[in-house]
Amino acid sequence: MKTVFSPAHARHHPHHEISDGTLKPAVEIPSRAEMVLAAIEAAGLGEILPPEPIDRALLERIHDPAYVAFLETVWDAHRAAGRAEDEAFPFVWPTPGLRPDRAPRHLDGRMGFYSFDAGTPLTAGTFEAALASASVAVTGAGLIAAGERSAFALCRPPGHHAMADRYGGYCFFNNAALAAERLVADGRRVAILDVDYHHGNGTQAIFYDRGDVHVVSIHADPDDEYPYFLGHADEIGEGHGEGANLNLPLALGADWPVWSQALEIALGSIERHRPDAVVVSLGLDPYEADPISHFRLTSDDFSRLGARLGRIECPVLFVLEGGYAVEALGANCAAVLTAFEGG
Ligand code: OKP
Ligand code: ZN
Repeated sequence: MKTVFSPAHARHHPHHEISDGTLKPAVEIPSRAEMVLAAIEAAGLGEILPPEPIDRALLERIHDPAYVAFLETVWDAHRAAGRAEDEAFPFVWPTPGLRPDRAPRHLDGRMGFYSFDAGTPLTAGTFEAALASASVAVTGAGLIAAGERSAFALCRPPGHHAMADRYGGYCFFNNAALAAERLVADGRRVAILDVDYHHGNGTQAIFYDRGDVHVVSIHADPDDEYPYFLGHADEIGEGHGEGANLNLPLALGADWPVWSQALEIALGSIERHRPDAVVVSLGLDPYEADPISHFRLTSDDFSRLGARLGRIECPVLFVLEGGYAVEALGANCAAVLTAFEGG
């Protein structure tokens, strides 16, 4: 299996995040991608390719051009405002009852307008890193379009929380959505299987009224876990997308017997939609030792997951999402991908 990777991910290097009610050390850090790359190389998974530059028109079919322009220019605005800090947090949002239709001029108003949480700092190279990450995903989709049976997009920062016009949950561009859109442009019916511990609220929102991309997610119950405000089982899609969104929320503490039952339901649903390509939003944070998550998958379970995904009948693109147990992250990711190839 070929891997697509860009070292430009390291230009996004937050030091802190706001979570658990306070300012904490950041967990979505450059060493994550380095650990995954090292494990992929050690496992001899296959060739490692750089991304091709992303087509701006494709980027702007998924993301609002004004949002893209905001991310592209926000750090200049940060500097122009005389801010010397090396990261920036939003703190005020146009929640219901306020005006969500006007992007203010002020930097703090704009950061709030284009985000949905305070857990996701911007840094000097965030735009370049996020654009590279999106390029990695779309290049991976291009490999599938060119006839590969599988590919791995080693994306960082992650993407599945990113909305059409808002960042959050460590995500800026929705890498999996962009990859899916690239495959739709190839004339394919696409399914996205999101196995990250957290609900992929951005992916769901982007495709909620579309029938050409079936979105299935296994995640911690949003009653108890981030992103809290989306990811319930009764969210089934709307309009053309009615019936094309499936959420499988699980109680905290889910282990392989529980989790793999949800996986079978997810794969059954995907099979019924008869996709020509599957994009797996591959979060490794269901891992038992993940520092911010509460599922109980073991490293062996990630091999079981990979072997099971290896039985999917159409091509599969893996897109890296979360996973914060940095020491085990590479091994767990390689376990999925090598078992996929072996099975
Ligand atoms: C991104 B991805 C938990 C704080 C949660 C945000 C988590 C974003 C996860 N106490 N902060 O889906 O792995
Ligand atoms: Zn996650």
